Amino acid sequence: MRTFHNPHHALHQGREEMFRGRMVPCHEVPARLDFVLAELQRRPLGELLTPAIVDAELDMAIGRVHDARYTTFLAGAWDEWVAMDPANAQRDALPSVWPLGNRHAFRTDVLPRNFAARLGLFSFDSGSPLMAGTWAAARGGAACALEAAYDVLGGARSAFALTRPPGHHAGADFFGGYCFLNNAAIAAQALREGGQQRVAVLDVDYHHGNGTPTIFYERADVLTVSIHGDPMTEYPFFLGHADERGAGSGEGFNLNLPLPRGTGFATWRAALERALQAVADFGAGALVVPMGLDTFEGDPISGFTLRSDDYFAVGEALAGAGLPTVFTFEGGYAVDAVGTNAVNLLAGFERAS
Ligand code: Q9C
Ligand code: ZN
Repeated sequence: MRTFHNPHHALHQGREEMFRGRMVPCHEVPARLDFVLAELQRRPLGELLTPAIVDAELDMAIGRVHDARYTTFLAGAWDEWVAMDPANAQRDALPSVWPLGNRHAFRTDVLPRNFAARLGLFSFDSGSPLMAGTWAAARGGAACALEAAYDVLGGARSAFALTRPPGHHAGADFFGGYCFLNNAAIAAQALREGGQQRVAVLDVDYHHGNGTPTIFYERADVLTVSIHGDPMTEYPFFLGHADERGAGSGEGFNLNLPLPRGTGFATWRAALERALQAVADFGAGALVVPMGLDTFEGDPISGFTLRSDDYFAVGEALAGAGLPTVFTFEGGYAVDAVGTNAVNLLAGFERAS
């Protein structure tokens, strides 16, 4: 399979995130991608390419998933942050006030002039620093997702969008969970536009990728399935329960498979079989896999116990769906193992394809 990697990824490099009342070093670091790329050079799966999409086409594809109000905000966010106080140029932007959107306690239809207010309006956590290169890096990632979708539409069995920052926590109009643009959703939508009538997204990251089902929640043409740590105890906490099934014409087209912290491979693997059965029942013509490697036993912020060798079997099982497949790189914070684990999964997929 071809890999489309993001040459701008390191422009996004957060310093610190808020954790339990103090600032700690960011987990989502550029070295993550570098390790995967290095492993792909050691164990090649196909060509390594950078995207060649023209700006207008990329903006159109992003605009089919994300609100213009949000992308306009993101594109200008750094300049506005520095305009608040020139000293801000030395620190990342982090939100500190939120509008409690779900409870309708605050207005979200009015766009505040104050930048700090808008930073909160368009985000859901304080763990996702935004800096000078965030927009360029996120856009470069969306381009990778789009190229991977085009490759599959052109007949490739699979393609890999190797990019960071990750994407699956980003919604149509919010960032969080280290994510700004939802690369998997952009790929899924591009597959739809390219002629696939039914597209499935099967998210295997440790965390519920709340952005993706939110984007497709009322649609019957994109099935969203996720296996993740139970939100009763695990981030992002406020979405990802088993009773979330979709709404309106999308009812029945979302499947959440939460598992308790501590879950090992045998149980996880059984959940994957259930997920794959749902994809088959749906009659998907193409598959998008937001590929998080934070299910690994050595992950510093997660709670499943998959081992490096298990990822071969994960890839093999995914190949069993027999569908053209786009992989997007999501979480995985055991930095020195993330390359091995990612390439094990992809190699397992190729072997069984
Ligand atoms: N102790 C992805 O894997 N921080 N994002 C949680 C919990 C946020 C993870 C802190 C984790 C976001 C793409
Ligand atoms: Zn994750």
